[in-house]
Amino acid sequence: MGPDAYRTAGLAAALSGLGHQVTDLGNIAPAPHAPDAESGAVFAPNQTIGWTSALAEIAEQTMADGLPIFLGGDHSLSLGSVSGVAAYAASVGRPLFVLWLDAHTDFHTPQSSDSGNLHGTPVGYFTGRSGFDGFPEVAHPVPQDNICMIGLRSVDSAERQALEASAIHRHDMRDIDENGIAGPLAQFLKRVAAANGLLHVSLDVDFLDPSVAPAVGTTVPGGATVREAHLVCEMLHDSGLMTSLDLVELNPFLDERGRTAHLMVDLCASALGRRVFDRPTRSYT
Ligand code: B3U
Ligand code: MN
Ligand code: MN
Repeated sequence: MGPDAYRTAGLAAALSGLGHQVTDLGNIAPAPHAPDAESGAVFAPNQTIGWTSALAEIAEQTMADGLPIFLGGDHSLSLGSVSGVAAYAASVGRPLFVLWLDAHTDFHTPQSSDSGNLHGTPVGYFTGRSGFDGFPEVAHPVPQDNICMIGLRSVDSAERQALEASAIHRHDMRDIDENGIAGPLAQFLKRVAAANGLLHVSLDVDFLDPSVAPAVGTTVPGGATVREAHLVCEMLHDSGLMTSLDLVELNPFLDERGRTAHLMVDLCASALGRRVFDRPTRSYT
């Protein structure tokens, strides 16, 4: 239901109003896959394999035409979107960077996951962790050092151990409370620019505080404010670095008169150039 909620909330009109040419490629379908067992330690692995293949293929293709925006759907969408974008980045000889805006790190493998929900595994997958048997091989893993996570406040112990042993850059909410959100982001954007990288941004609704974005299955209190989220998006636009975007975990069934969908549309518009006043363009080089 997520993509239709974004359509109803006027995503295409918001972006075309900013001067962008927008093409809605419609809903995509998973590649043919084996049926899933009714129960098991992991939820719907085969269906997720089908989605991962289909999304990776369309991600790689659409990168050549513009800036793809992947509308979910839960965060397992990013197994496909990011691995496909990574394949495109490799084909043009540029490094891929990923900005992960989320309450969670999503760094599990199917083996380490307590919940069995594959939405907790995309970062594990596209960084090349083992344990994704049956999934398409990740030909171009994203280097850990190229990933920056902001908004973290719910991390399982297995993820935390793996993350602490990794080179992934991570900023929990305490970090944001103490230092603000602009500093860590600007530092990361500088590194992307210096490397002439492509930048994929993955925006999970639960990055936001549930008081402003209730339409998500896994609410975690203490998230980003509306202004913090807009600032991130405005800085992304100023940087000119973002080359692809996921909008994930919107569950319109849980929304209140579409307010979460509208906020996500507004944030997407900020990331693509909406602003209150013009100001001198900031440089991140
Ligand atoms: N880490 C938990 C919770 C979670 C991760 N991502 C979301 N929820 N959306 C898990 O299920 O892996
Ligand atoms: Mn997530
Ligand atoms: Mn999350």
